[in-house]
Amino acid sequence: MIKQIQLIGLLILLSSSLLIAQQEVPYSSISKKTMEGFMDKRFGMFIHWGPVTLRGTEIGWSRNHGVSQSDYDNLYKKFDPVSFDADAWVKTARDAGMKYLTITAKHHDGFCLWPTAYSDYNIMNTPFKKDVVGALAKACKKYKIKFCIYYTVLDWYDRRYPLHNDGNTVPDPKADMQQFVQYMKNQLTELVTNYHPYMLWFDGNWEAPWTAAHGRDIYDFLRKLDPEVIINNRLGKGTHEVMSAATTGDYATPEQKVGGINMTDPWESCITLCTQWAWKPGDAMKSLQQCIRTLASTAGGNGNLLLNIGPMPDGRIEERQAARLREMGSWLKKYGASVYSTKGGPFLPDSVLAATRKGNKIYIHLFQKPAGPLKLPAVPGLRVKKAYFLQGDKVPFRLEQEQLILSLPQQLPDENDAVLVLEMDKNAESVPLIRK
Ligand code: FHN
Repeated sequence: MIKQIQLIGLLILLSSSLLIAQQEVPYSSISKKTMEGFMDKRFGMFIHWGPVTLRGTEIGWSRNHGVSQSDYDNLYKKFDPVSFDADAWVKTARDAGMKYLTITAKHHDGFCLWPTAYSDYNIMNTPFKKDVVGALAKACKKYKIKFCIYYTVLDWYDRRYPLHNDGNTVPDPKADMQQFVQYMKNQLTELVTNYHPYMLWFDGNWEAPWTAAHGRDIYDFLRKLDPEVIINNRLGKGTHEVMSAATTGDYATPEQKVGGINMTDPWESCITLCTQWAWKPGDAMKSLQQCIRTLASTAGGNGNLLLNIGPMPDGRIEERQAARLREMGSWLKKYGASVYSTKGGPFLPDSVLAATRKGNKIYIHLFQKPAGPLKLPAVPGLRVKKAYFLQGDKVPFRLEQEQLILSLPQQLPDENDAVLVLEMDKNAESVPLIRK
């Protein structure tokens, strides 16, 4: 009898620990190889675009907030971006050094940039009548840029979704979430089978009608459509910033800031080049220095940067934004080896510097020139063989009481980010993080 009780107790203990173990890790099933390939890319283009650009206000959020609902929901009848050129957009991304491109196929306003069979509120019912998603997918293939799709889970336009506006908290009794989720599945089937996206960028998971169970249902549904499509962490109900037990999705998505360094969980910061996600005339735009340091700090944290632009209502990318992206591309032509396919660290990023590494090379992204020499803690177990600027002269160095002391020239070779290389005697990729 006692034996039986002990056995039952053991079984309960085992099953509960299994249950806890199940909940301790994010809900994600994608190959390590695919995620490593994604993280090697380091830099992508985010594009927020739709009929709202005719008003120059924020996509989704300005509906009933600055733009009346009837005005907003009828803009599509006038949306005719005759200068839209998918090749030009994709070449702009390529020339910026971006390796993937993510388009808002459907944002919270419910408008669809592809000829969906499941909603009339789509690009084919505008004067433009062209499949924007399909054109971008084709152009990305042509220019070897990975094509990715943004898709919102909240939809303030579709009456089957219970909330019809930002700020609504009383669900519409005539709504039907089960029908809405089926609508989502129908559209996601169109998007995945017709355009084969490399990655799906979900958003809008914070409202009450969306549950963790919906997120897992959609994640499982997508896995059946494409076992290797990368899915961000905005299907679950957990925080965007980091991966947690509440996460459903393959990587974390900190927003409008550089994420915290993380050498185990993949992450990507999405940040606007200007201040608004969608086109805004005269919007303030980040400087080249801000853009480069944001990219270097993201890579220094072992993450990717998804940099957002908002094309104009006529379909062109504003020239000053395109010029900024070209400048980033020029910088990456010189210093890309210190960003692409690197790991973050081993020195923790801060306002003075960030560090990346690949093989036996540690890249120091120097943002501020110290008054005297640059002093860094010695890298445990490794020895510096050579030190030099990635594009220039040797850098004299010495080791003094566990401190690496590097003599810097009066003028750094690049005022935005002077990349210094420490060639080590061994592979530096698994060195533990070092606090300076
Ligand atoms: O509400 C959206 C916002 O419009 C934009 O799409 C960003 C991009 O990450 N996501 C949501 C805000 O977190």
